[in-house]
Amino acid sequence: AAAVLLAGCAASPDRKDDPVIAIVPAPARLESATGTVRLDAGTRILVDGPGADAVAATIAPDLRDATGLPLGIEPGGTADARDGDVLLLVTGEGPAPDAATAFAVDESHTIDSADGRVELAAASAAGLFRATQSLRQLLPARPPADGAVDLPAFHLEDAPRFAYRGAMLDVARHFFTVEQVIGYLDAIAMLKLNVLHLHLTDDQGWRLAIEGYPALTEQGGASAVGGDPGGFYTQGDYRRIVEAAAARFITVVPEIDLPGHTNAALNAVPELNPGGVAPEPYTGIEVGFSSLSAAPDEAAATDAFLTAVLGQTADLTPGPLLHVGGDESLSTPKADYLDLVGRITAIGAATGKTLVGWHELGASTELPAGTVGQYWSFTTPQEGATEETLSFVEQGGSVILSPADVAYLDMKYPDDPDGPLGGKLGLLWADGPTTLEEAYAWEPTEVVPGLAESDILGLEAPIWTETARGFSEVEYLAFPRIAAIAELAWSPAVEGARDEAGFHARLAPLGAHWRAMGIAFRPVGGVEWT
Ligand code: TNX
Repeated sequence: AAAVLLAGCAASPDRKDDPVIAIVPAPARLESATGTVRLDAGTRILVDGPGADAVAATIAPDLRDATGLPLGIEPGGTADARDGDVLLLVTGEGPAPDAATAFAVDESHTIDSADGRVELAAASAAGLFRATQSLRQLLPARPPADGAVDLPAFHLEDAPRFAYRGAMLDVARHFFTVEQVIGYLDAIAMLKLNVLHLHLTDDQGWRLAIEGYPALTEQGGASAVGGDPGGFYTQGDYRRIVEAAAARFITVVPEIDLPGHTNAALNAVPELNPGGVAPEPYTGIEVGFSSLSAAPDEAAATDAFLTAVLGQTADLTPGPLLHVGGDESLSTPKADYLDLVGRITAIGAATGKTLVGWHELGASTELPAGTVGQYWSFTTPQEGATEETLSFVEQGGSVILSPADVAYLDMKYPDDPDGPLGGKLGLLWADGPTTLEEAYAWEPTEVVPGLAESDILGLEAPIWTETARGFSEVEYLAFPRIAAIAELAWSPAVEGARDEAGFHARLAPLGAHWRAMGIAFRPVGGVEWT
């Protein structure tokens, strides 16, 4: 009788016999309860509210794969539910928000696993989708043999700390297919990331087709680091990525890196160069040698190029942000850099997008309103980085933090001689190898002096792909460290040190999920991977 009275009642989070309710990123509030909810062949997915059906359509295949259950989708709310049903409820009024611009919407949600059913509820479809990603983690990685899944009883309330929670993929140094990018989208969605920043252009390759400039992709897209095969996205390919992202309430932020990191463009479009003399293709991994020209002779060609490239990229992108690079223009004289940044940002802002730039762009004091800076110095800022970063805030913008010594997923793991490519995978320049613990043990408000919590739009984990020749190498570098960045970006701030042991315990069951998803993660020590 005592057990019956307790069921679904007060929290008893430390009960030894409670199943572990392991979710990454850690939810803001989680109360376990006694009892379980059984999903079986009779379980339906009931949908109610604007956009709930679209969320169900995206998530149902994953839930069916995990449970082996048919999980038919039907309209209906709490009053229609039977035992074993999963309810997906959007409680907000009005039209479904635009899925492609989800990073600015209310993502708060609740999950109640109690009274025989599992109810996920949110004010917006985006919030509901985030809730489904917690549910996904609590389901088995593969269907159980007996055709039933028992979920623990619990109550969860969750909402993100930061609006922008990003992953960047460099498809310029090595090219990755639409299917591989969609696989990455699915994996980062599970960690409640909501932005995919695509680094589309660099010295070694130009990856997005631009009408009027066929050589950009036919020639500029043919190369990659080390002479590996190149490739590019047609505008239709790019749209497929944007649609797959939107289905997961992920905003795509395209980056055209300017005015440096432009060798592939300079190679393909001779009129961008002084005297019309184009450089050779580049397949090495040095940075800082290429630049658009600021000379009057090239101004018309350069502005026409910027107008076509930034205009078409913006038109293809439903999200509000357009990244114009701005980093490591080491061969561009300062005056030329400021002149070019002025023209790039004017043409970029004319597309109607809010611009994003690496923190060096903050050297300009004439940035368009709201321009967002992306910080990539270390957790202790190096020379000049603080001033350049604060410049965005002084000009009315905000900041995305990607401290390279903790958030750059392309840094090596320590002690990895037997890793992919004979230990040659990954770089070391950002203060040596990066452990999972280092990726987890930093506090966003403590990086840039003078940068307040409210100035931080969010966090992003970039992966540069100089050394990643195939997609399994991207996965190996990204997982599990990306989970640490996702948790810092989503979960509430903590006083003092983070609970590393708790993080490891919650991470462990993701191993089985990643394996089932075919993700070649590195099973780092200290986690009892399932
Ligand atoms: C620095 S970080 C770069 C990239 C490299 C990366 C390698 C930044 C804005 N620029 O061009 O790929 O280091 O880790």
